[in-house]
This record gives sequence, structure tokens and C-alpha cells, in this order.
Amino acid sequence: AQQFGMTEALEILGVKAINDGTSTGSHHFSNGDLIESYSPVDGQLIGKVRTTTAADYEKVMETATAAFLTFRAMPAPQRGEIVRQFGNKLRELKEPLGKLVSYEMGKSLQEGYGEVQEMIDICDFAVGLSRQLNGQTIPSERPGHVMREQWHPIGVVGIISAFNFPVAVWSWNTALAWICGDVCVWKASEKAPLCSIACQNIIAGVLKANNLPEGISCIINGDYKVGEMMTTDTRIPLISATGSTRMGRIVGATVAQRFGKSLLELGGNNAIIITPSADLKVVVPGAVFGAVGTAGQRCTSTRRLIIHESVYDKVRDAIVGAYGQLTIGNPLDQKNHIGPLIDTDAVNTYLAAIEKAKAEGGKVLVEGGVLSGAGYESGCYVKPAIIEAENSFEIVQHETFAPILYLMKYSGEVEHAIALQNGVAQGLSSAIMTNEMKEAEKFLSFAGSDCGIANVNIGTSGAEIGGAFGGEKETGGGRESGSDAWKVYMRRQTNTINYSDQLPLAQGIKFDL
Ligand code: UN1
Repeated sequence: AQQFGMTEALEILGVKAINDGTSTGSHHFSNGDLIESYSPVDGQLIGKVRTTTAADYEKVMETATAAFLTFRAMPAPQRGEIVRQFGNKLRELKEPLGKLVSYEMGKSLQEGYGEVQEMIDICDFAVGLSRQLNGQTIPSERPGHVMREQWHPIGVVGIISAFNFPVAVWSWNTALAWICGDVCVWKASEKAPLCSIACQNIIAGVLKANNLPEGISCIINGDYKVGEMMTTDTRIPLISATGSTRMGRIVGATVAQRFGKSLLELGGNNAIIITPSADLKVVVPGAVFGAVGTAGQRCTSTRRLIIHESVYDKVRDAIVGAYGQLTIGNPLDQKNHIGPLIDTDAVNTYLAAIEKAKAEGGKVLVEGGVLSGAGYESGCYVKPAIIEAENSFEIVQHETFAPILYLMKYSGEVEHAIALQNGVAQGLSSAIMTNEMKEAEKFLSFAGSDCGIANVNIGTSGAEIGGAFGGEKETGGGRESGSDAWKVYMRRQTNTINYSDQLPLAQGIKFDL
């Protein structure tokens, strides 16, 4: 594989270090203030991006709504061809884009590449799906009648994404929305704006090469006020938002107020149940990657280990031992397992959570703390911590976006562990480590995990795109990505067609004239 330096990667992606926010490729209609993007890796300014004003937003929406009229008329498999070309471009640009993700967001380079791979995968999935947007035929109770269901493009899809997956979550939405015939307006996180410009540049090139309107993919930049322009806009029938439960509560209520649809993918508080028969060879890497991968900033990150008392000491020692092997540092250096948190605010939240856990009676097993000195100048590097805690602690009930892992014991049957696992307000991801078939099946049954994702003998994070992704309760209930998640990007229409000469009414109603 070719190796690019960071400057070269930024240049290839059209986001070469800039100071005035004007040379950001196809980032149109932005005349607002500048957002500065500093890398948590080295604290350096990567570039500046102009935010979207209300007037800019109107231009974006005009472009998007006009593009929808063209795009919805294009046969779905031809739209699939556009997504195929986009996926191929991503294959070509996997290295520079993965690098930018790693540099702007701070996740390890392996995970940066993994994120771009997730984009490629969803494109492949969407291409196949573009020939399978099938409706059903339904038997009619009336003679000479037939019923049918059709799926039509829904319109402009508003996407709000978080800093932690600055490119993949957008593509889960867009790849499906595009084959469905929708156009997209994306408000990326103001903490990773250059990633959004890079993605926009890539798709803009594909659209241009195919003589398609640029409004098929639009971006708007800025803080929550820019997001509000979309959530209150009746021209946007669907808002897909990923982020905190606090944000989702506001977005969901605002969109519901105007009878829009929302797809919410919010906080998680994911646990792994470790039973007496669990295989430590699987438990240790599963739990450790889950807890420290992306520095604990995935919505699927493992936050709690619920361990059977009979194996508690053995499992605790193995996990604590594994933490001793972890290297923290520049995520672009593949020797390091863990990069920085996104910013110093996140560092403060992490420190406060550790203090809170201690104040509530938690026992620190692996000490946290902020790293300083050479290589840690950005002030965003922290040590992953392990704390023995009770599920009922207030802090344990909350999602802290940082590498803090809470350990707790259960005794007796697996039902007790399931009750603890379900005993939080969030419902995204969950896992059980067991070699007992009955325990695994109980965990997966209606009386088992209440999460949208429930795994056996793998951790809580790192879902493949083929399955529907999302969760219940405060996680928001939305499903993105695979399975039949595409249906939310379309509007369903039920048709009844009469091919007889009579007009019999349904339910046997007589109406004689
Ligand atoms: C997220 O953290 O918002 O399952 C998405 C995972 C990744 C996606 C995480 N495929 O961990």
C-alpha cells in the first residue's frame, strides 16, 4: 500500500490546511463565522471551515429540493450505479481519508481505516439493495381487485452526525437514502468539520462526472443552531440524528411537533455479562477492545462488565493485566492502542466521572489520569480506568464518553445478570460470554437483553453493516444501516386496484344507488 504523509492526505482530499475557510473545495454557500478544527492528536490547527448562515441554508435547501425532483425520477438501479462509483472512490481514498479521520478525531489509524471500510461496505450493500426495494402484493377481499404496496422516495433527508464516527455514520444514511431516491443535507459535528468537507468533495466529484445535480449531497456546518434549521423545517420529512440522549430528546420532540419522522441513534450504556463458563481468550480482547477502542468514545463502547462471583477474581485480574499492556499515544503510530479524547472538555468530563464514581463508593482498580509531557501536548490523552462499582451508582447509570470501565458482580443464575444489564435507561448494545447454550438463548430471548444489539461471545462494539443498527429506550429506537433499515428512507404507499366492472365495498358494506 502507498503511504501518504498527512499534508499529502489533506491535499488529496481537498482539505489542505487553510486559514480563511475559502479553499475547502465544494463547500458551497457558507458565509458564516469560521470553525477552527484543532487535532486532538497534536493540538495543531488543521484548518478552518465557514459555518452556514440562515441565508446560506435557504440556498442549500433550494438546491436540494430541486435536485430531488431529478433524482427521484432516475431508476433505482441507476442510482445504485452512482453509489457503486462512490464506493470505488472510497476504495481509492481509503488511506488518506482514514488518516484524516484518525488525525481530526483521534481514533487509532486502524480504526480510521475501519471506518472508511464501513463506508465501502454500506455502499456495496446499497448497490445490491437498489434492485430490491420491493413492495408486496396483498390479496384483496373484493373480487376483481388486487392490493399492492409501493415504496417511494421520501424527499430531503437531514443527517446530524457526531464527532466519534465522523464519516461512516453519514454514509450509512446517504448510501441508503441515495438508492432510495432521496437527497441529503448533512450537518456534521463541529468537532470534525474537515471530515465532512472531504466526504462532500468525494461525492461531489462522482455527481459531477455523472452530470447529476450537486444538490443530491449537501453539507451545512456549525453548531446546534444550524441543526435546528433542519429540525424545524417542514421541507425535511426525515431527520436522522446520531449523538447524545440530551440532543436526541430535543431533536425528536422538535421533529415530532411538525409530524416529521426521526431516526434517533443516541447514547448507550453497554454491558458484557461474563458467566462461569466464559472463555477468557475471548473475554479479555472482547472486553478490552470494547472499553478502550476509540478511547471509549463509541456509542457501542463497553461501559460495564457484569461478572459471575465464582470467576470474578480471575476475570478481574486478567482484564487488569491486559490494561497494563496498553499503549497510549499518537493514534497515527500503529504501535499505540489508544489515542486522545476529542477535546479538553471531554477530558474534564472523564475526570469528573472518575471523581463521582469514587465519591459514590467505587473502588479504583486501574487508576486514570491525564497524560502530559512529550507527545501529549494537546492535553487530550487520558489513561483508561477500571472501577469496581454498583449498577445503582448515579454515574454508572450515565454514559460517559471516555475509557472508564465499571466492574460489578452477580451471583446465582444468569437472570440476575440480565436484570443488571437491563437496569439502565439506555438500550443500545449488550453481550454475554458463555459456553452454555441455555444461558445464551435466555439472554437472546424476549426475557433477555432489552437492547437493539445482543451478542454472544463477542463484545458490544464493532457491529457489521449488514444488520440493523440502533437501540431501544433512551437510545432512541431508530435503526440504520443493514437489514430493512432502508424502509425508513422511503414512504410507503398502499394501492388497491379494481380491474372488475363492479364496485363492491370492503367489509361487505352495501351502498345501493
Ligand atoms: C457509533 O459509535 O456511533 O458498532 C457507531 C460499532 C461501529 C459503529 C459505532 N460499527 O462500534
